[in-house]
Amino acid sequence: MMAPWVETYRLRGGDIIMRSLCHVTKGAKSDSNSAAIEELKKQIEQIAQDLNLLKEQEALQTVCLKGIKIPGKCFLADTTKKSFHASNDDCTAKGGTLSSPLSGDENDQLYNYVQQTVGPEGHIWLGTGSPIRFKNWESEITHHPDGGRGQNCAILSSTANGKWFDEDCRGEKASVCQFNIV
Ligand SMILES: [Ca+2]
Repeated sequence: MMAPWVETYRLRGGDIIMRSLCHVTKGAKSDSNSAAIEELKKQIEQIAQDLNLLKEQEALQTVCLKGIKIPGKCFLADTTKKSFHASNDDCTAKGGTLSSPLSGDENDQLYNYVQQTVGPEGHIWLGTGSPIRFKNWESEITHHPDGGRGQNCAILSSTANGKWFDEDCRGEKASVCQFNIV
């Protein structure tokens, strides 16, 4: 028969080991928990990114459905006549830029769209993309740009077959917002 103090010692020893084991287990558990939490955080961030992308795509689809789609971009008309800066601000707020055709083909498509939406005699502000890769100034009847410092904004005119004129930026015109499709 063992002496009572030995038993007590064993119990105490066992108790200490048990406690240590519990501590180790708890430590391991919280480590794996925090790893799982990190993993979940990453997944949530990914989902949030995907959701934003979907929202952007949906917004773009809405724009394209309301307006017209041409290769690489959508056009959406704003028939409210505003100054260049107000038109530019409103378009930027929608996530777009004022339309700036980059080729004769794009200019024709924009011109046709302006005729259908703003009207057969409609004018729209053009975006000021720099450097201007494509120009379509009216130069047969007038010699545009002809405004010097007083006319720093460009319009596309339906009455002149989509030709461009420079005008005073404070004038009020309709506009077309363009959205690039990636
Ligand atoms: Ca002019």
